[in-house]
Amino acid sequence: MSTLLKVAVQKKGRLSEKSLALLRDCGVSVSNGSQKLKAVARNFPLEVLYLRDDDIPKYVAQGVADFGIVGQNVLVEKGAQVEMLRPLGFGRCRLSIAVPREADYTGATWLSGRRIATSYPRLLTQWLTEQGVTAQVETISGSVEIAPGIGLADAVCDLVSTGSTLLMNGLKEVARIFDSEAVLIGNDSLDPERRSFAEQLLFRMDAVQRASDYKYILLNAPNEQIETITTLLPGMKSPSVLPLSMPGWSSLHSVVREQDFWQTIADLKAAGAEGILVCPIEKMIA
Ligand code: PRT
Ligand code: ZN
Repeated sequence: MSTLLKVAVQKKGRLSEKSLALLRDCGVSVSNGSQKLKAVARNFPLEVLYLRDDDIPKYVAQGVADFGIVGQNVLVEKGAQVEMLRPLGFGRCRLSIAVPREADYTGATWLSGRRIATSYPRLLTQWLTEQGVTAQVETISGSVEIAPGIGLADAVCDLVSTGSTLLMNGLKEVARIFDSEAVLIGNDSLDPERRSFAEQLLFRMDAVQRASDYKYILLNAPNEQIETITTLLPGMKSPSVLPLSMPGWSSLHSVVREQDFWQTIADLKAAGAEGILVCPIEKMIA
């Protein structure tokens, strides 16, 4: 059996570039898949399989690939027996119900007895059941947004990110039924050697992910404010404090969470911090 770890990524589409970029940030470089079915990494025992996203859950479930990167929407729709290992923070979108702009939609019961076009029959049917609504689900594989315009359906259930596709087709979003992002999936049928490579890859992914959640921050502060500032900047353990050559002042170094970033900066300024520098972090090992 091959000792190469096999990772399935989307061959060509919205997730392709970011999936390969994530592997690259983990120190795994492969050529892109526009011409090939698979490629072996130059510097890690790993092979990338370039597939249609719809096929990725099945291949991972069957053990043809050990890992896969796919949208949660596809994963749940396919219902494959795989493990969801990590959310990856890209490819964010939502699956929503949209109806013609002029429709008098007041709630899910509006859909009762109507036809809804979608590429996600399983997710849609599940939502309709939860709402206690019976509707006719028309499964189509693409260009769902044109279905009401050509008389194929009264409503659609489709992925939305900016909303401009719906707008351009005279539709309005009326219910959000599923939130999605790209996820790493896997199966647990690895032999010990590949398991150890898999653990290394996950360790690297966590370091990359953590780094993107944080910024490195340096600032100057009067010594009497160090205690207050330390409570604002717990960092990984606690900030480093270095004396400045100017008496009574120190430089503090720490990390700050991206999501709290602007609030923390405001709090730091209020606590007397000056000369604040913020830098991106490339990798962060806990
Ligand atoms: O060929 P293959 O089967 O591999 O690709 P695909 O055409 O099925 O998938 P692709 O590349 O379009 O999308 C891959 C994954 O990206 C999806 O499964 C989602 O997890 C994720 N994603 C994120 C999106 C979008 N955003 C998105 N906006 N997938 C599709 N869209 C489409 C949507 O269907 C609609 O047509 O974009 C249009 C809406 O976009 P806005 O910005 O106008 O709202
Ligand atoms: Zn697809």
